[in-house]
Amino acid sequence: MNLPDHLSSAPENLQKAILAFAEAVKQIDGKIRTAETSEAGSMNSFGEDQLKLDVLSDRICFTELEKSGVIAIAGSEEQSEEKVLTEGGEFSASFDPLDGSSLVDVNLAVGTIFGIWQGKGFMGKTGRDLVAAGYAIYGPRTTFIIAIDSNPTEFTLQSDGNWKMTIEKMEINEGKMFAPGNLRACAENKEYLALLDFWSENGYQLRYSGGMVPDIHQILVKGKGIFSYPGSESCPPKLRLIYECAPLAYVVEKAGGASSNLKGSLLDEKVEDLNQRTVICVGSKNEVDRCVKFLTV
Ligand code: P6P
Repeated sequence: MNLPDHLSSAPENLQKAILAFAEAVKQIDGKIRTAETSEAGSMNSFGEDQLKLDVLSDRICFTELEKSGVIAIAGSEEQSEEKVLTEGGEFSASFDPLDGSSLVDVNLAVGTIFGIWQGKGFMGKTGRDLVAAGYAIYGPRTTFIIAIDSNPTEFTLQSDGNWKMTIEKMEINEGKMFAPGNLRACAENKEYLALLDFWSENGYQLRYSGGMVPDIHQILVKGKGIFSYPGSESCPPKLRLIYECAPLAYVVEKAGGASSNLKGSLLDEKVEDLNQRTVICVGSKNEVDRCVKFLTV
């Protein structure tokens, strides 16, 4: 089965929104494999240097979302302000067009993350207002993962440009695999150091690439594990709620896993600022519970 057939039972406008991201991913895929990886000479709203690929990927996403005709507001990690696309559009879309772009020059897998929200804008909403979310990974294969109020499904880009279903129903159970982000926080966050010791002393398999999307995708494909990115006073959490964490938490929870910002599910964290950053722990339910237990003593 291909992507349009898989989506055929979804509401028409939602199909258009998802297919807009799928088209953008195809174009980004082509650019990543050929374009240069140099800096664009500009910065994003977080003060991070942008690569030409960041700017290019961002522009491709906005173009395809505008063409869909169903997106009222679009917000990108690469932009300081949200953009009005289609007056009266049914949804709003948040995205990180090229997460982990600094890994492209070392030829490691990177990704695009997206969330599709009911209604106009993001402020005051929570991840419970997401109607669909997904991501793409640009690695040895280019894959597109989508969850629409049910288990995520994986599609793999074929040489003819079609998306072929490669995992019909992604599920997360339990297992000993960990992807510990922001380990420099352990210098001050002794609870995180204790959790790291627990994982190391109890036979957990380390799987961390520095790319959030492939690191979380591995947990979804292997059906087990934990991705964590807590913080400390001098190394605060840096991952963004609406562009990265809420969409990925949605996908993980729809696969039967769990998410936490150490106060509760990430899907219950209210959007109070477009550039809001948050602690994220996602993966197997028991592993997320363990994170919360260790990190909130
Ligand atoms: P650090 C990539 O830049 C990213 O946004 C995520 O994909 C990844 O999990 C994290 O940052 C890595 O952060 O602090 O290890 O470089």
